[in-house]
Amino acid sequence: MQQLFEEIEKIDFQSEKYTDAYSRINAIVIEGEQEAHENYITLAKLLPESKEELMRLSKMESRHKKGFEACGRNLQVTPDMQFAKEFFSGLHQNFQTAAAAGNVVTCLLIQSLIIECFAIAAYNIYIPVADEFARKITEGVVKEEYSHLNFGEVWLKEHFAESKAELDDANRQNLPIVWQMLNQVADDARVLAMEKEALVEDFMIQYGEALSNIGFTTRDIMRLSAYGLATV
Ligand code: PL3
Ligand code: FE2
Ligand code: FE2
Repeated sequence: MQQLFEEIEKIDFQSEKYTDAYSRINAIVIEGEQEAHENYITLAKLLPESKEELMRLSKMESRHKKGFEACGRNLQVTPDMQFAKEFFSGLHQNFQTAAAAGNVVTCLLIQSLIIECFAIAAYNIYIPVADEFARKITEGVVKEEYSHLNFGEVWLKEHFAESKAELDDANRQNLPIVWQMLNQVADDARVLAMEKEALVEDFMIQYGEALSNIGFTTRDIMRLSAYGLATV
Protein backbone atom coordinates (compact mmCIF):
# COMPACT_ATOMS: atom_id res chain seq x y z
CA MET A 1 0.00 0.00 0.00
CA GLN A 2 2.81 2.38 0.98
CA GLN A 3 4.43 1.65 -2.36
CA LEU A 4 1.21 2.56 -4.16
CA PHE A 5 1.01 5.92 -2.35
CA GLU A 6 4.59 6.71 -3.26
CA GLU A 7 3.88 5.82 -6.87
CA ILE A 8 0.80 8.06 -7.04
CA GLU A 9 2.74 10.95 -5.55
CA LYS A 10 5.22 10.60 -8.37
CA ILE A 11 2.61 10.83 -11.14
CA ASP A 12 2.75 14.13 -12.98
CA PHE A 13 -0.59 14.28 -14.83
CA GLN A 14 0.60 17.34 -16.78
CA SER A 15 3.90 15.92 -18.02
CA GLU A 16 4.34 15.39 -21.74
CA LYS A 17 5.03 11.70 -21.19
CA TYR A 18 1.76 11.25 -19.26
CA THR A 19 -0.45 13.27 -21.62
CA ASP A 20 1.07 11.56 -24.67
CA ALA A 21 0.22 8.09 -23.30
CA TYR A 22 -3.18 9.40 -22.17
CA SER A 23 -4.01 10.55 -25.71
CA ARG A 24 -4.05 6.88 -26.77
CA ILE A 25 -5.50 5.25 -23.63
CA ASN A 26 -8.25 7.86 -23.38
CA ALA A 27 -9.08 7.31 -27.07
CA ILE A 28 -9.22 3.54 -26.57
CA VAL A 29 -11.68 3.94 -23.73
CA ILE A 30 -13.83 6.44 -25.66
CA GLU A 31 -13.84 4.17 -28.72
CA GLY A 32 -14.57 1.13 -26.51
CA GLU A 33 -17.61 2.87 -25.01
CA GLN A 34 -18.79 3.92 -28.49
CA GLU A 35 -18.40 0.34 -29.83
CA ALA A 36 -20.28 -0.92 -26.77
CA HIS A 37 -23.08 1.60 -27.40
CA GLU A 38 -23.47 0.38 -31.00
CA ASN A 39 -23.12 -3.29 -30.07
CA TYR A 40 -26.01 -3.13 -27.59
CA ILE A 41 -28.23 -1.53 -30.23
CA THR A 42 -27.34 -4.42 -32.56
CA LEU A 43 -28.02 -6.92 -29.76
CA ALA A 44 -31.41 -5.28 -29.15
CA LYS A 45 -32.33 -6.12 -32.75
CA LEU A 46 -31.10 -9.71 -32.38
CA LEU A 47 -32.91 -10.22 -29.04
CA PRO A 48 -36.25 -8.38 -29.37
CA GLU A 49 -37.51 -9.91 -26.08
CA SER A 50 -34.72 -8.00 -24.26
CA LYS A 51 -34.96 -4.90 -26.41
CA GLU A 52 -35.80 -2.43 -23.65
CA GLU A 53 -33.04 -3.58 -21.32
CA LEU A 54 -30.44 -3.62 -24.12
CA MET A 55 -31.41 -0.12 -25.25
CA ARG A 56 -31.00 1.00 -21.63
CA LEU A 57 -27.48 -0.49 -21.56
CA SER A 58 -26.69 1.18 -24.87
CA LYS A 59 -27.65 4.58 -23.42
CA MET A 60 -25.42 3.95 -20.39
CA GLU A 61 -22.52 3.33 -22.77
CA SER A 62 -22.94 6.71 -24.43
CA ARG A 63 -22.94 8.34 -20.99
CA HIS A 64 -19.70 6.49 -20.21
CA LYS A 65 -18.24 7.79 -23.45
CA LYS A 66 -19.14 11.38 -22.50
CA GLY A 67 -17.57 10.89 -19.07
CA PHE A 68 -14.25 9.74 -20.51
CA GLU A 69 -14.29 12.54 -23.09
CA ALA A 70 -14.51 14.94 -20.13
CA CYS A 71 -11.51 13.17 -18.51
CA GLY A 72 -9.42 13.88 -21.61
CA ARG A 73 -10.56 17.51 -21.78
CA ASN A 74 -9.78 17.94 -18.08
CA LEU A 75 -6.12 17.02 -18.79
CA GLN A 76 -6.16 19.05 -22.04
CA VAL A 77 -5.51 15.90 -24.03
CA THR A 78 -6.75 15.30 -27.58
CA PRO A 79 -7.64 11.61 -27.92
CA ASP A 80 -6.02 9.79 -30.85
CA MET A 81 -9.23 8.30 -32.27
CA GLN A 82 -7.56 6.91 -35.39
CA PHE A 83 -5.28 4.78 -33.21
CA ALA A 84 -8.24 3.63 -31.12
CA LYS A 85 -10.31 2.57 -34.15
CA GLU A 86 -7.46 0.37 -35.33
CA PHE A 87 -6.99 -0.96 -31.80
CA PHE A 88 -10.62 -2.18 -31.77
CA SER A 89 -10.79 -3.31 -35.40
CA GLY A 90 -10.30 -7.04 -34.70
CA LEU A 91 -13.14 -7.34 -32.19
CA HIS A 92 -15.23 -4.87 -34.23
CA GLN A 93 -14.93 -6.99 -37.39
CA ASN A 94 -15.70 -10.25 -35.57
CA PHE A 95 -18.76 -8.71 -33.90
CA GLN A 96 -20.10 -7.39 -37.24
CA THR A 97 -19.58 -10.76 -38.95
CA ALA A 98 -21.32 -12.62 -36.10
CA ALA A 99 -24.22 -10.14 -36.05
CA ALA A 100 -24.72 -10.43 -39.82
CA ALA A 101 -24.90 -14.22 -39.45
CA GLY A 102 -27.31 -13.92 -36.51
CA ASN A 103 -24.80 -15.55 -34.14
CA VAL A 104 -26.10 -13.93 -30.99
CA VAL A 105 -24.02 -16.15 -28.68
CA THR A 106 -20.81 -14.92 -30.32
CA CYS A 107 -22.01 -11.31 -30.13
CA LEU A 108 -22.74 -11.69 -26.41
CA LEU A 109 -19.37 -13.31 -25.78
CA ILE A 110 -17.53 -10.48 -27.56
CA GLN A 111 -19.46 -7.58 -26.01
CA SER A 112 -20.91 -8.67 -22.68
CA LEU A 113 -18.13 -10.99 -21.59
CA ILE A 114 -14.84 -10.06 -23.28
CA ILE A 115 -15.20 -6.29 -23.72
CA GLU A 116 -16.94 -5.76 -20.37
CA CYS A 117 -14.36 -7.88 -18.49
CA PHE A 118 -11.57 -5.98 -20.26
CA ALA A 119 -13.18 -2.69 -19.24
CA ILE A 120 -13.77 -3.79 -15.62
CA ALA A 121 -10.16 -4.96 -15.28
CA ALA A 122 -8.78 -1.75 -16.81
CA TYR A 123 -11.04 0.55 -14.77
CA ASN A 124 -10.33 -1.27 -11.48
CA ILE A 125 -6.58 -0.99 -12.03
CA TYR A 126 -6.90 2.65 -13.17
CA ILE A 127 -9.01 3.98 -10.25
CA PRO A 128 -6.26 4.05 -7.58
CA VAL A 129 -3.77 5.81 -9.90
CA ALA A 130 -6.17 8.18 -11.71
CA ASP A 131 -6.33 11.95 -11.28
CA GLU A 132 -9.15 12.98 -8.94
CA PHE A 133 -11.56 14.03 -11.69
CA ALA A 134 -11.09 10.80 -13.70
CA ARG A 135 -11.25 8.65 -10.57
CA LYS A 136 -14.76 9.86 -9.69
CA ILE A 137 -15.97 9.30 -13.25
CA THR A 138 -14.38 5.86 -13.53
CA GLU A 139 -15.80 4.73 -10.18
CA GLY A 140 -19.30 5.54 -11.41
CA VAL A 141 -18.71 3.81 -14.74
CA VAL A 142 -17.25 0.56 -13.42
CA LYS A 143 -20.30 -0.08 -11.20
CA GLU A 144 -22.48 -0.06 -14.31
CA GLU A 145 -20.12 -2.30 -16.30
CA TYR A 146 -20.81 -5.11 -13.80
CA SER A 147 -24.49 -4.93 -14.74
CA HIS A 148 -23.59 -5.24 -18.45
CA LEU A 149 -21.46 -8.29 -17.73
CA ASN A 150 -24.38 -9.65 -15.72
CA PHE A 151 -26.75 -9.37 -18.68
CA GLY A 152 -24.47 -11.63 -20.75
CA GLU A 153 -23.99 -14.09 -17.90
CA VAL A 154 -27.71 -14.46 -17.21
CA TRP A 155 -28.67 -14.92 -20.88
CA LEU A 156 -25.88 -17.40 -21.58
CA LYS A 157 -26.63 -19.35 -18.39
CA GLU A 158 -30.26 -19.71 -19.44
CA HIS A 159 -29.17 -20.97 -22.87
CA PHE A 160 -26.05 -22.79 -21.74
CA ALA A 161 -26.59 -26.24 -23.26
CA GLU A 162 -27.24 -24.98 -26.77
CA SER A 163 -24.62 -22.18 -26.58
CA LYS A 164 -21.66 -24.18 -25.27
CA ALA A 165 -20.09 -25.16 -28.60
CA GLU A 166 -20.47 -21.67 -30.08
CA LEU A 167 -18.98 -20.11 -26.92
CA ASP A 168 -15.98 -22.39 -27.24
CA ASP A 169 -15.49 -21.36 -30.89
CA ALA A 170 -16.03 -17.66 -30.24
CA ASN A 171 -13.60 -17.77 -27.32
CA ARG A 172 -10.97 -19.37 -29.55
CA GLN A 173 -11.41 -16.65 -32.17
CA ASN A 174 -11.55 -13.66 -29.88
CA LEU A 175 -9.53 -14.23 -26.72
CA PRO A 176 -6.15 -14.14 -28.55
CA ILE A 177 -7.18 -10.70 -29.89
CA VAL A 178 -7.60 -9.48 -26.29
CA TRP A 179 -4.07 -10.57 -25.38
CA GLN A 180 -2.77 -8.73 -28.46
CA MET A 181 -4.71 -5.63 -27.43
CA LEU A 182 -3.25 -5.82 -23.93
CA ASN A 183 0.24 -6.10 -25.35
CA GLN A 184 -0.32 -3.11 -27.59
CA VAL A 185 -1.46 -0.94 -24.69
CA ALA A 186 1.03 -2.20 -22.08
CA ASP A 187 3.69 0.51 -22.52
CA ASP A 188 1.19 3.37 -22.40
CA ALA A 189 -0.63 1.79 -19.45
CA ARG A 190 2.69 1.56 -17.59
CA VAL A 191 3.14 5.33 -17.98
CA LEU A 192 -0.24 5.72 -16.24
CA ALA A 193 1.12 3.47 -13.42
CA MET A 194 -0.97 0.48 -14.56
CA GLU A 195 0.94 -2.81 -14.77
CA LYS A 196 0.25 -5.28 -17.58
CA GLU A 197 0.48 -8.19 -15.11
CA ALA A 198 -2.23 -6.61 -12.95
CA LEU A 199 -4.46 -6.10 -16.02
CA VAL A 200 -4.01 -9.73 -17.12
CA GLU A 201 -4.69 -10.99 -13.60
CA ASP A 202 -7.82 -8.91 -13.12
CA PHE A 203 -9.13 -9.83 -16.58
CA MET A 204 -8.62 -13.56 -15.92
CA ILE A 205 -10.44 -13.28 -12.58
CA GLN A 206 -13.45 -11.42 -14.09
CA TYR A 207 -13.65 -13.65 -17.16
CA GLY A 208 -13.17 -16.86 -15.17
CA GLU A 209 -15.93 -15.84 -12.75
CA ALA A 210 -18.23 -15.03 -15.64
CA LEU A 211 -17.62 -18.42 -17.26
CA SER A 212 -18.27 -20.08 -13.92
CA ASN A 213 -21.56 -18.20 -13.45
CA ILE A 214 -22.66 -19.30 -16.92
CA GLY A 215 -22.10 -22.94 -16.02
CA PHE A 216 -18.65 -23.97 -17.22
CA THR A 217 -16.64 -26.39 -15.09
CA THR A 218 -13.30 -25.42 -13.54
CA ARG A 219 -11.56 -27.55 -16.11
CA ASP A 220 -13.30 -25.73 -19.00
CA ILE A 221 -12.59 -22.34 -17.41
CA MET A 222 -8.85 -23.06 -17.23
CA ARG A 223 -8.82 -24.13 -20.86
CA LEU A 224 -10.97 -21.24 -22.12
CA SER A 225 -9.60 -18.32 -20.13
CA ALA A 226 -5.93 -18.90 -20.90
CA TYR A 227 -6.49 -19.62 -24.60
CA GLY A 228 -3.87 -17.80 -26.68
CA LEU A 229 -2.16 -16.30 -23.63
CA ALA A 230 1.07 -18.26 -24.12
CA THR A 231 1.52 -16.92 -27.65
CA VAL A 232 1.80 -13.22 -26.71
C1 PL3 B 1 -17.64 -1.23 -22.24
O1 PL3 B 1 -18.65 -0.68 -21.52
C2 PL3 B 1 -16.49 -0.33 -22.34
C3 PL3 B 1 -15.36 -0.84 -23.15
C4 PL3 B 1 -14.10 -0.12 -22.93
C5 PL3 B 1 -12.89 -0.97 -23.12
C6 PL3 B 1 -11.71 -0.38 -22.53
C7 PL3 B 1 -10.47 -1.20 -22.60
C8 PL3 B 1 -9.38 -0.45 -21.97
C9 PL3 B 1 -8.03 -1.02 -22.12
C10 PL3 B 1 -6.98 0.00 -21.86
C11 PL3 B 1 -6.28 -0.11 -20.54
C12 PL3 B 1 -6.14 1.17 -19.82
C13 PL3 B 1 -7.41 1.70 -19.24
C14 PL3 B 1 -7.32 2.98 -18.55
C15 PL3 B 1 -8.64 3.41 -17.98
C16 PL3 B 1 -8.99 4.80 -18.26
FE1 FE2 C 1 -19.31 1.28 -20.57
FE1 FE2 D 1 -20.43 -1.74 -20.62
